[in-house]
Amino acid sequence: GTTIRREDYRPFAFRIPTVQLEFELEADLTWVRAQMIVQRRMDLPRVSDLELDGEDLALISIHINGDLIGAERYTLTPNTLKILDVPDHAEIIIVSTCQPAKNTSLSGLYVSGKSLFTQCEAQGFRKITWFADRPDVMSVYHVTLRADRKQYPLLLSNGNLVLKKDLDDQRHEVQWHDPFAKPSYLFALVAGEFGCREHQTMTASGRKVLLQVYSDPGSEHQTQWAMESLERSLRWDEQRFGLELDLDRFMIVAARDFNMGAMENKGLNIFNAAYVLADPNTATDSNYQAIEAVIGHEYFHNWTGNRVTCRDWFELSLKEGLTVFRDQEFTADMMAQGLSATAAQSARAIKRIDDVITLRAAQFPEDSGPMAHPIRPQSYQEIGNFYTATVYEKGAEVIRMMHTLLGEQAFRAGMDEYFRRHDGQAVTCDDFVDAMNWALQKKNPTRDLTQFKRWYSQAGTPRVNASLAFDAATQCCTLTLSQECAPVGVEKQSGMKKLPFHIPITVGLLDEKGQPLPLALKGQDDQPDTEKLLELTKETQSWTFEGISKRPTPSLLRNFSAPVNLIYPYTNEELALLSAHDSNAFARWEAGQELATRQILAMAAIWRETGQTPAPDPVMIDAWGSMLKDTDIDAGYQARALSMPLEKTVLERMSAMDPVAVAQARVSLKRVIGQHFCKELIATYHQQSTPGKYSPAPGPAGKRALKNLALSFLVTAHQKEAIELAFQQFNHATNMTDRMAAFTTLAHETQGARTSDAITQFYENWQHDPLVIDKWFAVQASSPLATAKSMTGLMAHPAFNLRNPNRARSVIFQFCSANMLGLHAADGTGYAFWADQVLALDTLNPEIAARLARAFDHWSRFIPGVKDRMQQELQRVAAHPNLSRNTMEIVSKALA
Ligand code: HT7
Ligand code: ZN
Repeated sequence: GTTIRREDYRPFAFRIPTVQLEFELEADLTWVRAQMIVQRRMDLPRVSDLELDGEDLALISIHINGDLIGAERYTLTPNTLKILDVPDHAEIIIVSTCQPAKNTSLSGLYVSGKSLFTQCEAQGFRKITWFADRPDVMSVYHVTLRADRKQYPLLLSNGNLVLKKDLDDQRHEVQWHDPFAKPSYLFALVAGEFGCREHQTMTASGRKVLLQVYSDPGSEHQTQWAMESLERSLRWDEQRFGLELDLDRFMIVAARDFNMGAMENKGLNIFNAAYVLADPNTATDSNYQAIEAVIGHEYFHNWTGNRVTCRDWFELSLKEGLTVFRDQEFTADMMAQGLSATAAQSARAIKRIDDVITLRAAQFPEDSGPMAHPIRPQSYQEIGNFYTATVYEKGAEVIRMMHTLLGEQAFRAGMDEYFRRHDGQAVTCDDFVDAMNWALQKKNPTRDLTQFKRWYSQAGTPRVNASLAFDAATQCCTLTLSQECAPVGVEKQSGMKKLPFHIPITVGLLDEKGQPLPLALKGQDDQPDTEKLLELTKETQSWTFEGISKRPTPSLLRNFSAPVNLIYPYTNEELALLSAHDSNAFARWEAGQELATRQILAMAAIWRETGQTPAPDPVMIDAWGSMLKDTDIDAGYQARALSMPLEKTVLERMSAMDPVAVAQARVSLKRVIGQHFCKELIATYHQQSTPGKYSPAPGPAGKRALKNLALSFLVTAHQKEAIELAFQQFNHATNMTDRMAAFTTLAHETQGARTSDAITQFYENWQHDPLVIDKWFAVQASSPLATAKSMTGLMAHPAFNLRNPNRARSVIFQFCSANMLGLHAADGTGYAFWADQVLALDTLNPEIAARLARAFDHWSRFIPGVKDRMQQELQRVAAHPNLSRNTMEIVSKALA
């Protein structure tokens, strides 16, 4: 495929200050008239032809300054329209048609249910009309929509409503005007029949704004949480960043068919219905939290993305990393709201833990595989493949490190400066760091972020090795940190020499009782704190602390202050001490997880040799016992601390990955804990009841998480009483969190008539709600009992539909990415299933197919036998004729 390189960026030779779009909307054939003012940029080398992007369009006519032009004045290829020799100033009108009902890619203008939706990021606008479909061309849009009144009673586009009128032939017309210049990827339209929830509110400066949430008729009762989340997002951006909503109305529309989570189109956000609709009976606590986070995320894009946008798609992390950081902080602030200082610290730690789990499960593997790239990639074949955990989640970590280095106040000053300099512009990640650097230097002129910028150009997860030397004679303790980061992904081929990163590492030292020690840096500290932010900028650096009488236990990388793998030769006893006593709640969790990870790795190694799993170290069992019995800690925190590490995170620590051994060892450890603490777990289960009206707030949600974790340990331990409890909970649950928890543990851990009845009953009760049926499919596809054969059966169910991404995700993706035993079945049928599904999806929806293809990124790191079979299936996919550019990029990089 063709590779697009960052260094080849050239500004567009023309400005397009205004665009007037007219649509005659019909599912089979939509007619589009685009009228634009085009001005040659005199500040750039002269280019005579205007080259526009287009895909799957039929051209009807082109007018320049009122004159119809003939075929000699333009050249047309499948993806470009070149208008030759255009005047310096021109009004160009292009009339074309497209076919929404035939568009299964869900990019451009497409049909979902009976409605029409658009998705233009990254390059979908070119499927609607020919245009300079790139983020640095910004225009003011005026949009006229015409359609059948009955079929499409609601016609929405960006900005403010200008006019509404009825036309002949049962048609009507609506006009919209968005006063803010925007790139084409932020254009949106929606046509169809919807229910609407409305709310009038006021911005901080006293402007009245109308908030609207649209969803399928009859689902309005499920949009209250979304509306409340939207209002909380408005308030939070005003308070934390001084940023107000800039339009008179802000609309959210829920779509059943959507490739990602949601889209921040100016004033008209389009959402996957999964991130809008919730009621206690259909949505779990995690669904509620995800809805609040995604609504926040898209709303925050209005400033970080829309008002200031990206110069080109290499700069994607400029808006995504920053906006993920903002949504993470929003959730943390919402969780800590109204709590005492200690309770707030634990609430923030919970959010940090959840984010680090995601980062380690999705981004760390990406950073060590064939798709590894810096948060600002150097090249791509298909931009749709670069909406990655690296650009989003690692991008947010990089912003978070700047926040740690600058402190809240200077970070805010940097944000203010960024908007002061760049409002209304399409800019780069360097521009953002420069604004932060300005704020840092205002605070301390000797500091600067030049070295820090390497996080934008170098890929890979740095490894930081720590060692501690203690000298009893001088009562000094020296901590030495050294960093390394081998070339990964494309870096390997380019022979790139990597340079040290600027890594903030927050540390503490504990005495033998687990009490914090003052950290007096030799000759520097008069009033030492018990925590220090160290900045590792060289390959190796040491810090010496004085006045320490015994060898301490270090607490390293508190709050996960940098996205690195920190290695220290802890003993299990030291980890247990940290897990029980560290004053930093994140580090306490981390120590417990490290204990469990080591245990699983050790058990997996022995299982491979002998087919048996040994008894775990009593130190680990005791640590779990102490955490379980500690009733002073927050239940949500306790649930995270007692959880087993994810299989994926453990696998990542193996030099030769053995998925079956890891899955077996993990479940054995869980079973041992369940059996060992049977009494305590049953007590915990009963103590954590949440009577009364359902609330998704962190308090009751935490209790449910702990109760359901206890249940799952007990069921895994085959505890008879617990299996009975699970059936009761399944039958009598008053909310979906408890129902799903019981259903999952039963479907995954038990077999027999009662279990299959539960599966049938769940379907019968919820068949009217697609989002609940997604859950029903997902539970079955991720069951350790599922096989490629049973998956084929599941996909024959009348409710299965490959064209609906949520359904494909809940069935195929669950099996291929969340079911180690099913995918890696010894007969290889799981691998063949993966390849068949990649190919089937590829003809319908290449973006989704390419995401599925990534499930095999790590084939070469698996144990012999496993990897050979995975490679064969990858080769089968790669050899398939007419593979999309999206999937081709993924499989060819995997096989390179
Ligand atoms: N900015 C949005 C990205 C997005 C997207 C990208 C490619 C294909 C389909 C898509 N739908 C939405 C989502 C976000 O980060 O807010
Ligand atoms: Zn985003």
